[in-house]
Order: sequence, then C-alpha cells, then structure tokens
Amino acid sequence: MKLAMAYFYPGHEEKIPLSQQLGVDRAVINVCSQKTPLPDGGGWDFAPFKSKVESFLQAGIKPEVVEGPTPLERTKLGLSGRDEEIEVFCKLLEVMDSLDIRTVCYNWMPVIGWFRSRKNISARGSATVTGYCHKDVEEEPLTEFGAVTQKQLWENLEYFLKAVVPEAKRHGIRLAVHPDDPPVPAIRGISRILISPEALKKVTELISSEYNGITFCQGSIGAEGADVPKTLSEFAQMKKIFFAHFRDIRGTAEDFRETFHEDGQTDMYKCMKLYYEYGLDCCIRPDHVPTMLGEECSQPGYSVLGNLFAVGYMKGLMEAAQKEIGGF
Ligand SMILES: [Mn+2]
Repeated sequence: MKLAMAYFYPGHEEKIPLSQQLGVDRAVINVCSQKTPLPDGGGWDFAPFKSKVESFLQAGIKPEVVEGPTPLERTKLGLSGRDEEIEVFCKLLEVMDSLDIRTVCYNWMPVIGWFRSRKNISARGSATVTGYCHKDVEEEPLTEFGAVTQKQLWENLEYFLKAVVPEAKRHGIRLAVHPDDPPVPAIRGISRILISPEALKKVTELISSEYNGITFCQGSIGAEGADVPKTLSEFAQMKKIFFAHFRDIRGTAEDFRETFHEDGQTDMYKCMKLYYEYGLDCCIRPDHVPTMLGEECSQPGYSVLGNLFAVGYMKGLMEAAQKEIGGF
C-alpha cells in the first residue's frame, strides 16, 4: 500500500514540508472544485494542473491519484452539456497519462455531494468532528433540480461509463468511484444510489473492465451498515479496489459522527492487514480528520493536525501488517 496525503484546498500546499517531515511521499490532488462551472466553450485549461503536479514532483512528492476531477454535474443529472463534460474528462485522462498519474477518484452525488448536517460536534479533548443526522434535513425543501430518481442516476452513470471506460483503458487510468456519503437513499429529493456494497459491485458490472473499480472509503462503507473487513475482502478478491480512504465513524447512515481514526466502530488493524493479505498496491490516504487544538473549523475534515495523528497511526498499522504478513 502506498500512503498518501490529500491536497484539496488553498493553503494545503503548506502541508508539503509537513509531508516531507512525516515521510509521506505520495499525494492525492484535485483538478478543481466540483462547483466550478466549465469555462465558456466547454474546454478546460490544464496548464495550472500540470504546474501543480510539477511543483509536487520538485518537492519529492509524487501525485498518484486525482480526486475531484473536472466537473460532471450535467453528466450525473443527464442534462444537455454532458457530452462536453465527458469530452473534458477524457482529456483529463490523457493529461493524467502524460503525467503518469494512474487513478482517478470520482463520485456520483450530483447537486449536494459530500454532505454533513453537523460540522463541529464536540469530540474528545474538545476536538471537533463532523456528523450527519437525517432528521436535520428531513423537512428541507427540494433543490432547484426537483426530484432526481435512482433510475435516472443509474442510467446517467451507465452512459458515462460507456463513454469513458474505453478511454481509461487506452490511457491506462483506473476509474475508482467513491461511495455516496452519507449513504442515505435521498437528500432533498436528490436520490443517492451508491449506498451499499451491492450497488458498488453493480457499478463494476455495468461495464466490465480492469479499469472500472472503486475507492474503498472505509467510513462510507461502515456507515452503510456493512461489515467493513468482510466487504474489503470481497472487493479485494474481485480486484476492484483501486484506492482506499482510511476513516471511521460511530453510528448508522441516518445518524453518525466521525471519530479519531482509532476510536470508531471498525477494527482498523484488521482492515489494514487485509490490504496486505490481498497484495493491494494502491494508494491509501487518511480521510476526514478531527479539527484539533488551535485550528479554525473552516475546512471540517481537512484541517492539518488530525492528519499528523492519522499518518502516525496508519504507519504503525502498516508496519505491523508488513511484519505479520509481508508485502510493501
Ligand atoms: Mn471517503
């Protein structure tokens, strides 16, 4: 397994020296915020992305995964303009190929995306974590997009995969879909489809390809109510885990809170050992972290200090797993 850290927000580049100090030499980076519209004309300027990659390489850190690709909102909703979005996404695959970045993590949550109804729940020692309580949003009105059905989302996903899997294969880029988070059937009328291990498996079967797989987000899969180590084994056996998110929660899909990485409901060492038992050679990164002492809660889940704790914990588990099982 290859340990990586995420650099998504302005200011995250400050983590580069920290990453060097921690001995983490892989990065997960994005192309843009998903809310950013396509520039007029439907094209995309990849020059800033290329120079970002170059700056990481100069610091001795290799970008391994693009998480947060070019916008796919119209594609997810099946709106006009989706073919232009797909064209830009395929161009991204070509650019990634030229930069030797071999995995792209995308999701199928239009409009609302990653969502928490609470962002500063008090955790141990006054750290804060995020959480979701479905009751908080039950009374909320529909969005401007009205009701979006599960059937529409599946059809749109299949349309997308039919178009991009051949390009992914051509460029040697693995498509790693992220499960929906929170994994509830709908929020404000926008359905969610990737809310169970069965649904994730179905994605890999829509277009069968060694380039069509998943991001194994332990926190999301735990919130689905699934047995995380068992599900991990199943997807590892199918060779469908292309990227892993290391995170834990307490609770259920309808009512959960995130935790420090060793304080949730999942056997994290058992999970780490399984990655090595199956000989997976993909990136794993700390997913959302608590906001800690002296930090503003301005980037809930993505502040810096929690990453230090997570990386130390993960390195310990990885060393133990390597000694027990072998692998790299
Ligand atoms: Mn995740």
